[in-house]
Amino acid sequence: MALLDRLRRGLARTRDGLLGPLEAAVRGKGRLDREALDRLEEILIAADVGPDEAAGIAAAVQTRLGGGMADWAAVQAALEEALVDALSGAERVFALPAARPAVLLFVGVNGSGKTTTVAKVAHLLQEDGARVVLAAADTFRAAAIDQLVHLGEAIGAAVVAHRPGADPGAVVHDALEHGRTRGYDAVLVDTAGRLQTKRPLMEELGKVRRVVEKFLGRPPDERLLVVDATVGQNAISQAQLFHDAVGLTGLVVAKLDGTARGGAVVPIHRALGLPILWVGVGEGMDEIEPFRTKDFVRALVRG
Ligand SMILES: Nc1nc2c(ncn2[C@@H]2O[C@H](COP(=O)(O)OP(=O)(O)OP(=O)(O)O)[C@@H](O)[C@H]2O)c(=O)[nH]1
Ligand SMILES: [Mg+2]
Repeated sequence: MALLDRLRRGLARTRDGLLGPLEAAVRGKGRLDREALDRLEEILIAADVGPDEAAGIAAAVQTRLGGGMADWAAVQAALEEALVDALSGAERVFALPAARPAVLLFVGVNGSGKTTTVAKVAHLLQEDGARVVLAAADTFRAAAIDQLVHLGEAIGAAVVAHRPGADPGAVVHDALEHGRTRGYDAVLVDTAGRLQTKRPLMEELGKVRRVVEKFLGRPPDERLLVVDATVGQNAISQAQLFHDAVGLTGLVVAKLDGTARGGAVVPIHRALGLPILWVGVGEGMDEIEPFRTKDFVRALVRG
């Protein structure tokens, strides 16, 4: 399936919730009047764009249209431009860093989509010809290790895993050694998401970062926060803790297919000032896309 098709299908719930009612209002009157503009703001808030951003985007749409008669196509075009502006700086094209092995650390709260995303990104890198190792550094539950081992088998990637309860730092050390001695291109590290455990999570993540620094002489090349789009803006408050622990370099927004709150990518990006590297639009291993602002906004606004 073509990239845009997958994105369109994935964003259908957000789009339908966002634009159906507005289209009806604009078509009915032939213009974006005050009432329709208020409607636009409400719709953006309902899509979880956030009140401040929603007001700014609605005002930008009004400015672009100049207050005169507007057909639906003109409203769509103005909304598209305003959303692209609101997401300026959100796009960063990912390329594997030159150093080998490159290390990608994935963090995020319980259930956000980390393990699935690790495997999806590994699969993407493999499709580009890279050889990757997955590190099962969520040692908190046996099921978490099994999940990564199974996904590794499914995509044909090596997995380094220890027993449940083992030290995550030791798993990462092993994976790095494996990666270096066997000439792998990248090590992708899956981590735990539980906030209430005997071992404080943030300390554990900080330690994993230090293990990489000690071994390679540099921190993990990417420290990526996986956020669950269905949680919407609540993801922002969690993000700061992870930022403090590992120094985030980017975001992956998972589960965009399962929500009408896909607009949350706007405030999430803006609050954290971090680029969005990929979006997840399904559970399958190929249901991930690099984040491209224009494609994303077009799929959202036009379908
Ligand atoms: N629909 C949909 N489901 C997803 C996506 N990404 C992950 N999931 C599902 O979300 C659930 C949780 O995903 P995991 O990858 O296990 O999340 P996690 O962050 O590793 O969870 P913990 O290890 O328990 O912290 C699983 O059922 C995944 O299949 C996505 O982009 N779309
Ligand atoms: Mg997991």
